[in-house]
Amino acid sequence: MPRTTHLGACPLDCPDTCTWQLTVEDGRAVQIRGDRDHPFTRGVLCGKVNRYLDAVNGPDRLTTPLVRVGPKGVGPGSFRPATWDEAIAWVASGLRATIDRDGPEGILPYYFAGTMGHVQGWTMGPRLFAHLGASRLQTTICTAAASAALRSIYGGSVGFEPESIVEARLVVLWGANLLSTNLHHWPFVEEARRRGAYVVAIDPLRTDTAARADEHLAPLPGTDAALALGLMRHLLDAGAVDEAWLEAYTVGWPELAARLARWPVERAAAECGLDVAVVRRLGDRIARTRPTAIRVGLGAQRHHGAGQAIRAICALPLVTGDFRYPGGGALCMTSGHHPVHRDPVVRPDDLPTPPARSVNMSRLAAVLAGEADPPITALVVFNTNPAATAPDQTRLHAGLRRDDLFTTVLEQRWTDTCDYADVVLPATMQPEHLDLHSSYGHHYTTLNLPVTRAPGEALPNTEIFRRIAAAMGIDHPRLRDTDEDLARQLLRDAPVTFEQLRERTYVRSTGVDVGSAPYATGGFPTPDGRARLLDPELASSGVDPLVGYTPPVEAADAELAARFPLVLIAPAGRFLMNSTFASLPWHSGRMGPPRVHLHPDDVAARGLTEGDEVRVHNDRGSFLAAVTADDATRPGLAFTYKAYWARLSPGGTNVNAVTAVRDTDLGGGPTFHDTRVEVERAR
Ligand SMILES: Nc1nc2c(c(=O)[nH]1)N[C@H]1C(S)=C(S)[C@@H](COP(=O)(O)OP(=O)(O)OC[C@H]3O[C@@H](n4cnc5c(=O)[nH]c(N)nc54)[C@H](O)[C@@H]3O)O[C@H]1N2
Ligand SMILES: Nc1nc2c(c(=O)[nH]1)N[C@H]1C(S)=C(S)[C@@H](COP(=O)(O)OP(=O)(O)OC[C@H]3O[C@@H](n4cnc5c(=O)[nH]c(N)nc54)[C@H](O)[C@@H]3O)O[C@H]1N2
Ligand code: SF4
Ligand SMILES: [Mo]
Repeated sequence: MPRTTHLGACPLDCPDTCTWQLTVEDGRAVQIRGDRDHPFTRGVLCGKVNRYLDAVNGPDRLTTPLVRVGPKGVGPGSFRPATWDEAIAWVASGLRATIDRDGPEGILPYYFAGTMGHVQGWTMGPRLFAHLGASRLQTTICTAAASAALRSIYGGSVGFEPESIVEARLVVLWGANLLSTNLHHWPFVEEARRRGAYVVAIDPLRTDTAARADEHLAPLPGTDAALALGLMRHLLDAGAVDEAWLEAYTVGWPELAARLARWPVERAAAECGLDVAVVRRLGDRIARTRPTAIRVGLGAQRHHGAGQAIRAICALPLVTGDFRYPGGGALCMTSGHHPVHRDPVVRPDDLPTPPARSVNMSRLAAVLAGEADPPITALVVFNTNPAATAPDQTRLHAGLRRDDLFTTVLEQRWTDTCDYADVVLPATMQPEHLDLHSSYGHHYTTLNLPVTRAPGEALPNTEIFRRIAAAMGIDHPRLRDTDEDLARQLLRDAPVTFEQLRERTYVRSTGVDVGSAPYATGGFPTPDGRARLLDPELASSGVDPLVGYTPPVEAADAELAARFPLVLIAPAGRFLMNSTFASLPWHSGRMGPPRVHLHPDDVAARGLTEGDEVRVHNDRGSFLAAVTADDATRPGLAFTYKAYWARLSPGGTNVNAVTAVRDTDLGGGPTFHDTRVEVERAR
């Protein structure tokens, strides 16, 4: 049988967007490896995606539509196979019933970045629902707070050029666990280090990345803005402020400088639970080291004070003038540099889209419990597994179980969310469909073409939505656009064509050169090109216009602390991608069973021993885990990894049974890491 090889894109929600090489035999992918020529990802895939074909070729792929014939919340036993025609007719009539009874806003499309592909993720589905006048989804679950903060301070999700980090003399990894979640940036950090850079990690946990840094600062969760304010005060006192650059390219420095009068290093250190000397030493190092690169992760923005945290961290390099130099400045996400724009594709000029209310996806548990009025009575879920990954899980599962809720789930394999569906529709995976990718960690646009046969009757999301539109009697050419049409529309403003991408797979497409300093002389994507330390527009949404500090909610709550003495955070696990892969033998074997990591003193204080099964609980709910004593954390701080499947977990819930529906100060994001719990032996 002839073997062929094809380049494609890893679709997962990861900043690296690797180019991979698939070997295909008889319509089936038989080997996967990284593309050696890619300038950023350089031939290596992460461990979990080296085993991606376990997911693609797995015996558990969904191969036929399924309709529910038994109770909700039970599992595949409640379903029977159906033909596509029958299943689509069922979905169309369910959506029509909601429109007729509750109006189109009774429909909520619920989607996220299970694939980051613009075509399968963010075009045909949202386009159909926009046309129907369904409730619009605010896609806040991941980066909403950071995006809003970056929009405020820099005018968009932009920052230093990632490959330029090799030029940095000081690298600060701030709430960023590169070895787990941004693997391909790490070799650039190592290169900087070979050239003499010093690497500091700022993370409440001693992660693998922190352990490999030259220095690790472990602030209390949710206190980063206080730390950044203290560091800026130290810079001011040390005379290390770049007044000329601030004057030329920012607004609000005089106001911020005045605020820093109230942020002596002692106050910042106390707020963060750090030694004053440690904060001062980092301040001194920043004061004398140009360029300093701050790689900002997303961990620090899963707290109530997220917006101010990201603004304050991103203010630091403005104060030092670090954007002057290649390898200087801050970088949280590169998304804002990319020339691929979805909004005009979701709402093209020639397709009517009535106004509709917005619904915040991070509030789904509350929305289904009655927060939405009129109520949501039809839910269409794709590219996400909210029954495992959204907060306040016990309440959410109750909402998903509602008899008056008609739920359609498009999926590749049976997940927690499928348990609550009325109709489950089998979807293709990346080797089987066309997609177009930008990246939130580098500057390349990548095209992915279908090169293998989908199993059974699985179809691309786009095709499923085209069929739903047709079954609803909507006859509009925009709802018949092919995947290639959609990709071309997405590239309309890009300096690269579909043909070029078909030829070359990936193209650097942002206009920012490798190793350059894009904001050396301002030019931020704000109306006047200046970065904003003060943003008067924020006042209208009740947010402090000046960079400052919003404390965490639960972590800082003394009354709650008496009952729930442990703060719990749940960062990314190395061998999973959110809940993706959590059902596969290799990946779940590498992760091991759900564990809650406590400082050894906290384990001893509870009379527990290593491996004991414990119940982690608060007023919202509980999950079961094995306790492990781990000095990677400090007393009072517990952690577990996010996104084990609830249905595969011992008590039928995971960590999100204890996380809250609560908005961040800015952007309406979730606060996964701002949670208090107690841990006790399970009985
Ligand atoms: N292997 C793997 N890779 C992934 C993912 C995955 O699940 N697994 N998820 C992907 C997704 S969806 C995303 S959004 C990104 C997320 O990538 P990251 O930005 O790395 O996000 P997290 O792992 O949530 O948090 C990063 C670090 O922040 C720390 N942290 C938590 N709270 C605070 C705080 O208050 N201050 C500071 N300074 N640090 C804090 C955590 O301990 C963690 O080590 O990764 C993507 N990549
Ligand atoms: N406690 C806690 N919870 C968290 C977080 C945390 O840090 N702590 N992190 C949050 C973050 S950052 C994020 S981004 C969310 C992510 O949470 P989710 O958005 O739920 O992401 P996944 O768990 O990866 O689920 C994606 C699903 O999409 C499916 N999928 C992938 N591609 C396709 C496709 O082409 N078609 C269809 N139909 N389906 C597809 C996959 O099979 C998978 O089941 O989780 C959040 N939840
Ligand atoms: S998950 Fe990230 S690091 Fe792993 S292959 Fe995909 S893009 Fe690369
Ligand atoms: Mo995310």
